[in-house]
Amino acid sequence: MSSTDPRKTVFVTGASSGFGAAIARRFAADGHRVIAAARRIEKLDDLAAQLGPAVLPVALDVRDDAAVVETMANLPSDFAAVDVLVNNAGLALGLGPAQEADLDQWEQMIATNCTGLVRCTRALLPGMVERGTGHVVNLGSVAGTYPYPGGNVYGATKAFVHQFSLNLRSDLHGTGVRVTSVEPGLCGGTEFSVVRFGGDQEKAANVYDGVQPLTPEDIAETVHWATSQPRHVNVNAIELMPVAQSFAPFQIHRE
Ligand code: NDP
Ligand code: 8X3
Repeated sequence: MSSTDPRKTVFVTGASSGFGAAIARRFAADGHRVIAAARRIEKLDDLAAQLGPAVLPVALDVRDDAAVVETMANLPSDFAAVDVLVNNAGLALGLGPAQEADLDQWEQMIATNCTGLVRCTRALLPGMVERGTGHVVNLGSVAGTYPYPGGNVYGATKAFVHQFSLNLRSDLHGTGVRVTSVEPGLCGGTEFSVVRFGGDQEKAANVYDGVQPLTPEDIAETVHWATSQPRHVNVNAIELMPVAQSFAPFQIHRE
């Protein structure tokens, strides 16, 4: 945010669906400029058509290093000074045991959830530090703190997101740039489970059967709240779950 313009410029990765689209809507509703990035440009174009010219759709695969550098370096002047980066693009693939997992799926999760996230961050941090203001919001997960069967690499990528967020705070000490890790539990109304189960709509729907999960709007409100605090406040991490979700006992294998 410049000293004369109260509007923020918000860069949201994974804005074609779920949390990212809801986050783009939430910031646009307040009159902020939003760069909405994802691979499916047609979905971003639809979002921009609904939300107006303050939303800039950008085709970006966060796994593509050259594209990340090129995109961040060539933002139109109105959108170039990014105040808030929301590293939301991410995915889980599969829910099977590690000993049966598909290595390509593991690599895709690491490339998107970890490498893509750090590349986007690295590309925008120097500008934020130079301007003495900025906020990086990373989408972690309860899966990064609590293990569950089949969570293996997905949970590990989210543990990475949590620790990277805290370590960023150390490096950014004294710069005025803030960092927040948002770590939700079960959330419906997104493509997350359809993607996890390779397009199996029925299996995905069963995850939310008879449950009132979190909604993408809950997450958007959380991101908006964390980034709307006074400049002396840094929200380090927020963990949230639906009331319907809690913790299970440890498993004991008996002979
Ligand atoms: P969705 O599947 O609905 O959205 C994921 C978004 O990420 C899509 O917009 C997708 O767009 C984008 N994306 C995926 N891969 C890439 C890529 N390589 N480059 C750019 N964009 C990419 O899921 P959610 O909204 O539920 O998830 C958003 C984030 O929240 C993820 O990081 C997820 O791990 C996390 N999360 C989700 C929870 C849930 O229960 N739903 C709970 C906790 C955390 P496109 O395909 O167009 O590229
Ligand atoms: C998504 C939440 O519990 O499905 O990160 O892993 S969970």
